[in-house]
Amino acid sequence: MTRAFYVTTPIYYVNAEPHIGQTYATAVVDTLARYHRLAGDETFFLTGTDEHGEKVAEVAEKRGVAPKEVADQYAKAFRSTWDTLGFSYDRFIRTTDPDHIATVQTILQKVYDAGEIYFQEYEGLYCIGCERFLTERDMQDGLCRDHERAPEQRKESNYFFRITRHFAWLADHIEKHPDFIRPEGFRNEALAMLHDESGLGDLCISRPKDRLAWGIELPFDRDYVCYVWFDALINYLTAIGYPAGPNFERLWKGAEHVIGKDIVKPHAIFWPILLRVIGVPLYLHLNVHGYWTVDERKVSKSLGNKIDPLVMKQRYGFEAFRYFLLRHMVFGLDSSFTEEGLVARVNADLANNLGNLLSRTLNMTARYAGGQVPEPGPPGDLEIEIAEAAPQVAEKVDRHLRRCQVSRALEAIFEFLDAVNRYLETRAPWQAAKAGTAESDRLVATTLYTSCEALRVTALLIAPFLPETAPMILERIGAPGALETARLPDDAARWGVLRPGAPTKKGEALFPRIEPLERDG
Ligand code: ME8
Repeated sequence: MTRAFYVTTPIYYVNAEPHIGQTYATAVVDTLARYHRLAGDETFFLTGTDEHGEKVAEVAEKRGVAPKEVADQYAKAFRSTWDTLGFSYDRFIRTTDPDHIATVQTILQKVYDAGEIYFQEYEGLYCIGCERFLTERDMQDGLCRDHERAPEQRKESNYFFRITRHFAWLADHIEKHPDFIRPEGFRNEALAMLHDESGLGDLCISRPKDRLAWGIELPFDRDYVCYVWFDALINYLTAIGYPAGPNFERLWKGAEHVIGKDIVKPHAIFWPILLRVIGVPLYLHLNVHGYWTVDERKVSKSLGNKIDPLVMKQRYGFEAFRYFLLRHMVFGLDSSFTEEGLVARVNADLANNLGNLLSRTLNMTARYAGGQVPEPGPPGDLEIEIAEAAPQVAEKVDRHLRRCQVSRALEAIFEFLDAVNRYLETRAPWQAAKAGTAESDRLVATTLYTSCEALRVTALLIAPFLPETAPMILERIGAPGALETARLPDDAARWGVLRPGAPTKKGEALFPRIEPLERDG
């Protein structure tokens, strides 16, 4: 039976160009979506932009233009950047899309009719960066901890969503489903929020229009617009046709979100409560990643301090940049980005480990086997070891990716490649070929077949991470188009698929060695 896999990135604020953190999240989701497509799951990959709220209104006011103009500019920048980087999203949603506005209003009315919204005067310290009133623990030295800016004292009458009454069942759900929020540290963080009596109150979900007009109007009070977070979360439902669209129920059964660690609270607390109140089952998983830090002292002026994904693509190629992001950051932990780190990693893994294995194998296949996948002889112990490692690495990649552990999946693939490189060194077909006996010829043929077949397994497994490189490898080892019909993990777990006699092709290095960066101080 086909399973549904519905995966989302956060929707990005339209107040600046895409940065490394957003590129990382989208690359992770792209990788998961590509894997699940290859696994035969009905896959839907959603990304987009979060366009309402004060942050955008503030930028517009500074520039003296309408908020929609600012939103259009940055939504276009995000979309065109994602297109340039080749992300395979199925929908790019904008919270100004008419279907989204209609869905938000339907849901607001539903929650209101259910008696879960009340009206009250409220006074407190408000941070525009967070788009909410702060509690004491959100502040340090009079400033918002996250945004390092002074909050404003505000007094307003607003609508509130009764979330506190839902904490008990939500905590119970999180306790009973250990992988609902993952990795574990963020699950504990969510539980702590729910158990801390003085922490979270009910959620203010409105803004008076006389203060902020840039938002979705409340259907039950035209003097107010909806709080940007309440509007934003609903994008995950709008995008697949909630409530009555033909694909909604099927896709929603496979829903999971990928977010950064600063937006756990809305996704782990507000969102499940809203889903329950409107009668929609909870999502399956909330996958939370850490932060990229860029140590400015280590990035020289001439290279620029801003990690712009388009500049990285131009400088290193997007597959190399993408590989570094996915491999270097352990999903859930923080990582620091340096170009030296990127260069070292790309040279070691892609140029050496993968690239050299491919070029050596292809060169020897050209030289000793007439440029065709050779017919292997009976496998020895070393061949059996490699053949048995294939189903193991396929299983590991499947398991890690289903838990959103992208770096672990890559680690497993590169351990397999290490083993294949060691195997090739041990067999040393370039030595064996010198003997020129029937037996040594058979050994060379068996070794090269094993090496080509290991590259086939690698190319299939690496396709979700390196979508441009994988088909090139397959084409060169005599299996062009293999990805079009492949099923993962099964086709990578199978051994002996390459057809002897299939033509192989030498070619340019996949990842030419990058020269270490020259520093200018
Ligand atoms: O939060 N490293 O949008 P956003 C890694 N519109 N991730 C980072 C990062 C960094 N240095 N800096 C930011 C929003 N992020 C809302 C989301 S979803 C219904 C609404 C991540 O554009 C951050 O954690 O400010 C978040 O997941 C994402 O970038 C988008 O941030």
